[in-house]
Amino acid sequence: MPRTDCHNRSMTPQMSLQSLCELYDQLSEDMDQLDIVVLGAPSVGKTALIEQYCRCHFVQKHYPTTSACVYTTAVVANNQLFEMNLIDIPVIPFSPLDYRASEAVPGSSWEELQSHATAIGTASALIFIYDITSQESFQYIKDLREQILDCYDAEGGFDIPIIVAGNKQDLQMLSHLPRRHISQIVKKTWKCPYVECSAKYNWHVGSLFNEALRAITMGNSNKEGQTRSRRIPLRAWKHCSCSIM
Ligand SMILES: Nc1nc2c(ncn2[C@@H]2O[C@H](COP(=O)(O)OP(=O)(O)OP(=O)(O)O)[C@@H](O)[C@H]2O)c(=O)[nH]1
Ligand SMILES: [Mg+2]
Repeated sequence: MPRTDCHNRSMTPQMSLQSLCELYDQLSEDMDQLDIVVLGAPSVGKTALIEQYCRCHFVQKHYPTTSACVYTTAVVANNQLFEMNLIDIPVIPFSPLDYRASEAVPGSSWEELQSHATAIGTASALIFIYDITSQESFQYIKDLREQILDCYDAEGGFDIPIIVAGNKQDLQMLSHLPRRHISQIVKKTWKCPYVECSAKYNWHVGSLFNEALRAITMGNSNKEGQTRSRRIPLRAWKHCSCSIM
């Protein structure tokens, strides 16, 4: 079938890739940036959830995350394009309950902890993951939340949205946790959205990140003209980091 010049020009793979990259560059200059930090105890599936959402594949083997990794994707909300950075940071070994963290991230340096603290303090939203088969993993996010809120209380409060997710829903037959009660606590007492999901089967993974996006955009529209990024003073967390060492 004869092809026009126009077709020839626009359809070569190199050209289309290049023009897509140029288009993305142009768009990303105007895009608002959302930084979402994913937190939780070791092995709850933080990396698996991000990989599933961004790359549509499930990582079967557990490779403990030893340094921060940022996954970038573009999303649309309220007819606006956003650059969404999902930040996968190594487990913060702040809690005595987190016995496995010291194995996963031996000797985390002060600088590393400090940079994780900065990521948390400047995030657009935080996603707390627990494993629905592990009581300790829920205790971990409970302690983490309390510690973060304690740190920021003195600084006028913490208003970065937190979304809580119970991962490994495919293993619910093995779960002995009172999940209905947990979801009530999270929604009514913590006033946070709650999602159960499975990175393995891609169940509700999209809903989880959509909840985060919704929480951020709702918060931003309530605070006209303010973006969530970089609103929280670092010194609040510096103070907090001292107490976790
Ligand atoms: N059955 C099941 N296994 C899962 C699911 N999500 C993750 N896993 C498994 O759980 C293990 C840990 O997953 P990771 O994503 O590496 O966990 P992580 O929270 O990033 O772990 P750290 O980086 O060490 O903190 C891996 O073997 C995954 O295959 C899930 O939804 N269902
Ligand atoms: Mg990981």
